[in-house]
Amino acid sequence: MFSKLLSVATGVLLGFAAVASADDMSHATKFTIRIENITKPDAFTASNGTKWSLAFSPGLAIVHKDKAPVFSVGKKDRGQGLEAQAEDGDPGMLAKSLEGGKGVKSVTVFNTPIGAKAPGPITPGSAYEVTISAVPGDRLTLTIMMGQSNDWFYAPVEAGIALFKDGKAISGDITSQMILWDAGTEVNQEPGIGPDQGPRQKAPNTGEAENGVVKNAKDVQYGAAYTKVSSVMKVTIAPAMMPGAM
Ligand SMILES: [Ca+2]
Ligand SMILES: [Ca+2]
Repeated sequence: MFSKLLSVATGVLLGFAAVASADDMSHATKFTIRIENITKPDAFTASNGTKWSLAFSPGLAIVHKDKAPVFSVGKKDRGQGLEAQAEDGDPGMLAKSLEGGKGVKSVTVFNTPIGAKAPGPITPGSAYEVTISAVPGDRLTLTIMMGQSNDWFYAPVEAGIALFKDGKAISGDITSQMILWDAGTEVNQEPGIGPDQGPRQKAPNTGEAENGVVKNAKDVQYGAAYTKVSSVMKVTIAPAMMPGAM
């Protein structure tokens, strides 16, 4: 009886040991994620005839285990920085509040377009690249502001994207996993001309408070026209080649 219990206990311990070694970041896979703005300048025309271009803000690449590190659909913004990300394109506060959090393994800010010397949004034709490390079981959440909105952001489903499938690193185009969300923090105006939107607001965090919940933008005013993410953005992921696999 005792020895049977002991063997069960040993099995449990070995199980934990296996998990711990899978978590050892020296065995981690490096992934490069590329986020490209595939729109053209002046691609959009507002109801008043104004032509406008779409840009995407700096954002975060979060590697996590926690099921919903940034937001929960149908719930109010948690007040941990998603608002500044979604309204002002500023991921700094969200990065700070997530770092070291439960289930969060790493938080990486991307803010400098490829070829640029200083942080800024990605305008039509430009791209960000960000590198992360992960082990099987890890998930990825990206957050990026839709620059011509009051509080819209691109991210996958709240649980993020599984970075491994059957133990194998994912690779290729993951744009179809990106969704446009409304953070529920600022009342929507018509994209491209709203006076309280990122490019035109007098100061960060300017605009009428919405007191709403995080929703798929397809379900909010003005949102339906912008929910086909693959028509404006291309997101790809490339795991680094394993040594000797050349
Ligand atoms: Ca809103
Ligand atoms: Ca605003």
